Amino acid sequence: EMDRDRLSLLRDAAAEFPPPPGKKFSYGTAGFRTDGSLLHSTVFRTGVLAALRSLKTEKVIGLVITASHNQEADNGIKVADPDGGMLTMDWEVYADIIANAGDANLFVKAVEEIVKKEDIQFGSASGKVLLARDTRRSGPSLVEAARKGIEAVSGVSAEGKGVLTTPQLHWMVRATNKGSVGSESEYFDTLSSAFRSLLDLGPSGVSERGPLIVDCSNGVGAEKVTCLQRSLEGLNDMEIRNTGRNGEILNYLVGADFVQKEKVLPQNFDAVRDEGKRCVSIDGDADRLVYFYTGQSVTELTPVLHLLDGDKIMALFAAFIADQLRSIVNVTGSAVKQESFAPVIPGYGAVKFGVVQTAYANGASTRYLQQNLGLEVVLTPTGVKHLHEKAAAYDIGIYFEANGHGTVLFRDSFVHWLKKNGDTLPAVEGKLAAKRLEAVSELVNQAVGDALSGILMVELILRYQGWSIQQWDTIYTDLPSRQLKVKVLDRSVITTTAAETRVKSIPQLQEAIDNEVEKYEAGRAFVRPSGTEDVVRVYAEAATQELADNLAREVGLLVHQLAGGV
Ligand code: G16
Repeated sequence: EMDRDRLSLLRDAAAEFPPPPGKKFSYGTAGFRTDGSLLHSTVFRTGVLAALRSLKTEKVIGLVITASHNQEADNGIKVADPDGGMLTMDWEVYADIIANAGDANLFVKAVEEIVKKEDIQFGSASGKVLLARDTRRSGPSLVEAARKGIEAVSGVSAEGKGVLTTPQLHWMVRATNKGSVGSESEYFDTLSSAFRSLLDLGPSGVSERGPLIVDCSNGVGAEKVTCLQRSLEGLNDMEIRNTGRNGEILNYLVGADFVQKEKVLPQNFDAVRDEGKRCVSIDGDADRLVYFYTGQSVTELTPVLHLLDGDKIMALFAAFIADQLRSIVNVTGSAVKQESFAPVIPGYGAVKFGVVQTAYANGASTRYLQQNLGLEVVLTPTGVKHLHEKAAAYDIGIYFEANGHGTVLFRDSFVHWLKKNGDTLPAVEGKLAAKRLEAVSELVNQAVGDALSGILMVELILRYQGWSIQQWDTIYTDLPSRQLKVKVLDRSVITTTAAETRVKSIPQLQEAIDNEVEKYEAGRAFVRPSGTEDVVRVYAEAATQELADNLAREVGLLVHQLAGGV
């Protein structure tokens, strides 16, 4: 329980941050997100919640002030749990309750209830919250609001980490709770030394094919990719564009979300001048990446954009990891279990390996993962928190959203086994494969999707395979698809089911979508309310681009008609 002094301290601090009247906040896909000028009370209160979470778990918690891919005027807050992943979903309800609790008195009452329900102990307990932000203009004042919230809970301190990418902060939380220093330099050292080890463990004489061009979305990624480049000491050449250093606007006509959704080149890239070059776009807080190049198309004379999205990145990762597992299995002479990809390694047992996607995954990618790689594919609703949870159920689990957010998770006991037994495996290929997997577990950010570590993984695998980006692109051909946003009066009128593939709340809408989809060869479409922007998202796939565009437009019109379009 909180005593009188503690409660009045909290009430006084909260009174400084009154919530904007009439505004309802919702935790959403990845935390609160709205216009930055409206967020001070919500950020203060989330600071309090993070402090309570730290006391409850007796571990370090993280907060990042960012609205990632949203427009510059927006801001938001992401919470990292002790393992570095997103805040446990059980606590999202608390976040909603305290963000909407009215005045300081009601807020304190709501906090008291959480304290009681979670049996949070004060007294000698102490907690810590790491705090960072992206480059948005509203960031510094929101960081101060968060700090005041954290420190309004007695016994808890805030540690400012300055400007970081979201995945860096998540990584630091995970590292700190594992007993490591968890500093930014440790982050870059870990990534670059894992990359160096993997190059040493790879086939000799393979070098990169020309520099990688990085679109930094005019955001925090620009500074951090520069740091990464420095720590790589020339091991991988990168040319950095869209740094925002001359006042260019964050996420405006640039970045991973723009390139993946609109399928057009970002600013400062030229279809002809950059033709054939290997390019990557990251997003506003550098937790997503998508690769692309421009080249001739069969039907058009001018070069067109070829997108290698999160699905194709996952396919590259999955094939590489499956190869390493197969090498270990081959040298130990054991069998790959057939019902799902679970090679049996003597002394460890079946290594469960699976991948996780959402409904946005291109149908061709799912087929490739299942049929070409023989993997188990699980579908979840949108949001890293959902995918991460499923991937964590495997010894090696990979998750990716088509928009470029994803990572690889290794079960601790499996990495431990590799470290202990890798060297005792018969034959050099077995030993090498074990060492490679161990290094991959360091190279990837196991807390959350990370554009920086994702880039290093892609670059490395391309070098192992001796592939150009064009060769990688041919592993499968995407079904043509189209995404649209529809503005409606209240997007919460749409609720969905079956991993967001079907509308539940408006049966006529789902029926109309079904009727429309039926008219298209290889047609597939779904709609869902965004959890980060005030829009309804529409996704459509069909046999040709023209058909996919038509289907998306028709479904968009249905949403407009039947769900209160504005
Ligand atoms: C966040 C989430 C992602 C999600 C994206 C879009 O990304 O972390 O998992 O795919 O929002 O969500 P929605 O379709 O609900 O708007 P980010 O990069 O914006 O933090």
